[in-house]
Amino acid sequence: MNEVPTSTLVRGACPHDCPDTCALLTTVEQGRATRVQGNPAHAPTDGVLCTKVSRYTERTYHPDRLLQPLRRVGPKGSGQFEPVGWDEALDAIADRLKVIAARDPQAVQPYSYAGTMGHVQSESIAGRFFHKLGASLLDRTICASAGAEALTQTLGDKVGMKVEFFVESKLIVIWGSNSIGSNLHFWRIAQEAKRKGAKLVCIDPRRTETAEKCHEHIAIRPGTDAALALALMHELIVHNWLDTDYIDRYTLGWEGLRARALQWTPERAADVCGVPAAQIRQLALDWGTTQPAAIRLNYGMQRVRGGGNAVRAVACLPALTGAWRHRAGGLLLSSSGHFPVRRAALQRPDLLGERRPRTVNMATIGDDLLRPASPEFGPKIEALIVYNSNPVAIAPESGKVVQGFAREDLFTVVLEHFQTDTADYADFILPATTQLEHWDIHTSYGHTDVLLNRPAIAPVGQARTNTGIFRALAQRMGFDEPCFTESDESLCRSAIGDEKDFEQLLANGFASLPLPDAPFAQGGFPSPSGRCEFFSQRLADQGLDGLPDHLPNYELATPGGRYPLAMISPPARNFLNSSFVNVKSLRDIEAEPVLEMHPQDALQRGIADGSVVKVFNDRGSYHCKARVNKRARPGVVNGLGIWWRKLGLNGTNVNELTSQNLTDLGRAPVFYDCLVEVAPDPEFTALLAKDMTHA
Ligand SMILES: Nc1nc2c(c(=O)[nH]1)N[C@H]1C(S)=C(S)[C@@H](COP(=O)(O)OP(=O)(O)OC[C@H]3O[C@@H](n4cnc5c(=O)[nH]c(N)nc54)[C@H](O)[C@@H]3O)O[C@H]1N2
Ligand SMILES: Nc1nc2c(c(=O)[nH]1)N[C@H]1C(S)=C(S)[C@@H](COP(=O)(O)OP(=O)(O)OC[C@H]3O[C@@H](n4cnc5c(=O)[nH]c(N)nc54)[C@H](O)[C@@H]3O)O[C@H]1N2
Ligand code: SF4
Ligand SMILES: [Mo]
Repeated sequence: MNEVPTSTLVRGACPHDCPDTCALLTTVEQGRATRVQGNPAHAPTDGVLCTKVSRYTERTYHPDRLLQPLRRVGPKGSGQFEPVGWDEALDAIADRLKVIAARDPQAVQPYSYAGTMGHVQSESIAGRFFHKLGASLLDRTICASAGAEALTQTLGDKVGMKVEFFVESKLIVIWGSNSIGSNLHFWRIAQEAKRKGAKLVCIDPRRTETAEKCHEHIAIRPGTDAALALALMHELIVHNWLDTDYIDRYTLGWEGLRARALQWTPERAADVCGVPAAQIRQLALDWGTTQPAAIRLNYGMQRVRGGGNAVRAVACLPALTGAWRHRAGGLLLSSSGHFPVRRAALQRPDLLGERRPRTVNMATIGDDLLRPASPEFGPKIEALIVYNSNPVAIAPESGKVVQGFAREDLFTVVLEHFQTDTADYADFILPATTQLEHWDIHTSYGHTDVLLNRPAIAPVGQARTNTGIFRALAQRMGFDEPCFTESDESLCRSAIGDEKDFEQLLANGFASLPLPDAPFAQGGFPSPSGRCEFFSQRLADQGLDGLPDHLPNYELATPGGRYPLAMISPPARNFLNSSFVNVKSLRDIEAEPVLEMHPQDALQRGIADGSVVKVFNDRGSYHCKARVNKRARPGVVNGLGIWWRKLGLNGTNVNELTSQNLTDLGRAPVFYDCLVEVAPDPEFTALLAKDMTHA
């Protein structure tokens, strides 16, 4: 008889920047995590994880995992480091920060994003540390701030439909989202709805695996969604497919929006969007005559100049037809505004006292690292503390970002699991714990449950939690407030405040927010007027257009222009932003950095499928393999992201080409508003072939 090994199951939460926020069950045998699975008891997870996170143990015990602090010994970017003890590293970092802060603490810049979405390992003790120091603040815009601002100016907050009710929808419009790739658990719900007879429409320039499986694919030009939304409104008006009762009672600014929409015939929009007018008419008919009808909007469509306005225009559509009256109708972009997270208790902005440090936008870190001191900007950035992010790979216009990180006079500390492209430029690299090794508490932007993550295993090597690292630094800086010694478990409690809820989290691992099924069936939007604000007085007060409009991209192809192709760079399915690129089994699936091109565009340039191409514009160039197929629409190329530069073909990635321009609302980057040209590169292809035979 086989002996059953003693194993335990530990409840956790997926830490990644993904709307699904799955509940994890980690099997631990003799102190080692052997398997990570989805928790079948948690409805949104339904016992299933994506391929990436089901490989989480491969990532945690990866041979390249950082196991001890490292100090730079070679030139910046060379990646040469020597091991150093924790005390020595922390003392040296604190000493350097003290000297810089004595001149001006704003010369110290934190840089972090959603490497983990946990409220504790992201901005709790770290927030306290930088607030107490008086460091520059960071405008965390890299992903969602255009859409978030747009939703807030329209509905009042980041709120929307409860995701589970999409299963009852009769029409689902998946707009600017590749659900199969980046919102898998929503796709399971949409498929169930499809089996029950719902029509699925996907609006995306790329023929994604999701678009392929919908009844209809509208292959719109990037950055033209507002024009499409306005033309849909035009049709709703002229055919009288409006719910005038809902409009009268629960919306603001209809007359103005109506007048604007009437300027957008389907023909005019068809011309701008590059799709047949008949397709626009059909979608308007479907939206105007189907109930319940729902839109799953995602962040793909807001990474262009007019991204904020586009989200605002789309967010008006459910109110026009009264779709919100049904629990299976309306729209979902983000549910994060539903959660009463006590951010001030976690991050303690009160530690600033009277000080009001400047705010640096993470989207323009390239330019900002290269900026000298000036009255407008303030002091030059002298120290950069990076955690939960890989800016050298993910920030736009990497040529500038790399130049900034390479500054010999910049003091850089990186808290990481791996020696990423960013870590290569650090003065000190500090090894951080993964989700299997620490406590955290999670809310979601794709469902409405709170999850608790318990540590399953002891820290690997000498890794420490982000919170532990900032506590130790605080102590060395002489910050003696009791808030700097609060434990991670206590921080989890502080995040939600309610002891009763926390007991349930400890017992189950997750808890659902008590919310109405159809939150806006009778208005009650969290906006200043309580209505769905077609017209936003708050935007008008800022001197902006109070009504949504179509704003053309910054970079628009013109006949005979040097850069005739629009490039978008959505995520590759088996990576999560730049995370997992170094996990070999996942990288093997993606094989190499690719640029998808329509056969017509490839033929014009003499580019063969599988050959190495050079993609370029005035900002830089990038080598990758051409994949010639009809996933790309004519005139648009898809550079799938986000590869580690050093694991790509020539030490760069797609962000060499993207710009530091910002969106209309929310000050976000415009990754998908980018013109390029593509050329074959036979010499590079030959070189690469030679390299391979030597390897
Ligand atoms: N597997 C995987 N999952 C992920 C991520 C990942 O890297 N990999 N990233 C996570 C993160 S950080 C985020 S923010 C979300 C992002 O997830 P989504 O919000 O779904 O965004 P993207 O995948 O960037 O883009 C979605 C789709 O928008 C399309 N698109 C590009 N430009 C336009 C446009 O102008 N209009 C329209 N209508 N569509 C456009 C793209 O082709 C893409 O298929 O996914 C999360 N989930
Ligand atoms: N061209 C192009 N660029 C893009 C995008 C695009 O679509 N196209 N998408 C943008 C979007 S939506 C986003 S959200 C950003 C994402 O950019 P980032 O937020 O930088 O995301 P990642 O690249 O996944 O890097 C996160 C890093 O955090 C580390 N990490 C994870 N957990 C922890 C932890 O607990 N402690 C510490 N210290 N480190 C941890 C991981 O190892 C990883 O290296 O990229 C943006 N860049
Ligand atoms: S990345 Fe998303 S789909 Fe994958 S396990 Fe995490 S939350 Fe679930
Ligand atoms: Mo993101």
